[in-house]
Amino acid sequence: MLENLTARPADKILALMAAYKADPRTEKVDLGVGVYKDASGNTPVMRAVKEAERRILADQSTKAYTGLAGDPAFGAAMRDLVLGDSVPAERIAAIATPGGTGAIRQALELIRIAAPQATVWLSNPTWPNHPSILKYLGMNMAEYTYFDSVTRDVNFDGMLADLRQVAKGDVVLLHGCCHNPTGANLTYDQMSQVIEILQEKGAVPFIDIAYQGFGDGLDADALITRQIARAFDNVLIAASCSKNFGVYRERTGVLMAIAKDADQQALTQQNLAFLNRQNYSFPPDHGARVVTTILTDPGLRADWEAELEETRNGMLALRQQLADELKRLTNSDRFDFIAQHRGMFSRLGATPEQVEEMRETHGIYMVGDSRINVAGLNADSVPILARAIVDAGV
Ligand code: PLP
Ligand code: TYF
Repeated sequence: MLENLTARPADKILALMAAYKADPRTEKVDLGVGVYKDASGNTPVMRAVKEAERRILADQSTKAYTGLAGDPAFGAAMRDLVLGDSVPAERIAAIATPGGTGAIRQALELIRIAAPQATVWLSNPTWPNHPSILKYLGMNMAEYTYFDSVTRDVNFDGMLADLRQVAKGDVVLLHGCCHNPTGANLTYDQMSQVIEILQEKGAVPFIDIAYQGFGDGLDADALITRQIARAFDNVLIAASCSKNFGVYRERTGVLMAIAKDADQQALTQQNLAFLNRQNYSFPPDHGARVVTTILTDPGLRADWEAELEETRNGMLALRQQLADELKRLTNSDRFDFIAQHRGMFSRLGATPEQVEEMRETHGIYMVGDSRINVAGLNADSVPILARAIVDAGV
């Protein structure tokens, strides 16, 4: 049997992680995989997470199964965090999933059941796992223009032109905030125009929000998601807790499906639970319980929000430092986009050859499309990166 297997393409981001580890140089800089790192290069367990885990360890009286949708308290807490009061709770179906990726996978499977012919539209570029999972599931996909490689901002006219080709019932995947891999995001007003087109076409929005709190703040980063939630009968939302709670390996995420009314919500909830059962039965609980504990305890929540703000402001300061350094070295403002971008990532707009040169000459590891993880920098490595960018002729 196993002789029938064929080799699979490696995940380029994860392969880069391995290449970085194998590099014997001590002066190397890891700007690859999207994991937050502090100035010493560590990915700490957040204070509130440690405390929540301590409480769970002390107080948890059973490890019996929860429910197919996970603990309903987790669904409710995440609903409030992501959607606020934009949509009545009775319209929202939710399941806990293994990470944001699990939520994306379940969302796509739900689409495959409910609208097997629908085309799922992805931004060009997007997180590589989006097309990879879609392809694996055998679903129809298409791309819409997103990034302008000259301005390093959103090519908004191109995006609108492509979205005008969307057919009734198609699904359009949008990043809720902090676009991965570019760092370029739509404004609220631009999103209003996108919403108008999608409504006119009868499309269904699907929002992937994996970095809430990493851009402009917890509520600011959810604005576009809430704006869309208010505007459509049906919306799918895959939210990840990996980054904003720093619980990457616990695999904590939620899929929310906004239904037209309470009856449709009940049917949707039942189908989501069914999908969990088909794939893994009960979703993982520990990370979800940590998140619920934090979000529902005012003290823990305040501490978590404070640490998240430190994280966010640290990344913003690194962006500003890099943009300033490049302004000084190039005597131009063409790298100002780095300070405008939001989230963990910026796409620099370097060629694959330039990316390679920066790796070989300076030991700087970024993804081949010239995406940098800003959190991989610190005050000392920013000038090294700026010098490498200039030397490579970016
Ligand atoms: N969506 C995007 C755009 C991401 O960058 C990530 C990355 O981690 C995820 C979803 C899912 O993350 P996880 O499955 O680790 O929660
Ligand atoms: O884009 C990133 O770097 C993060 C982490 O298969 C990640 O989203 C990368 C690849 C992958 C899973 C997560």
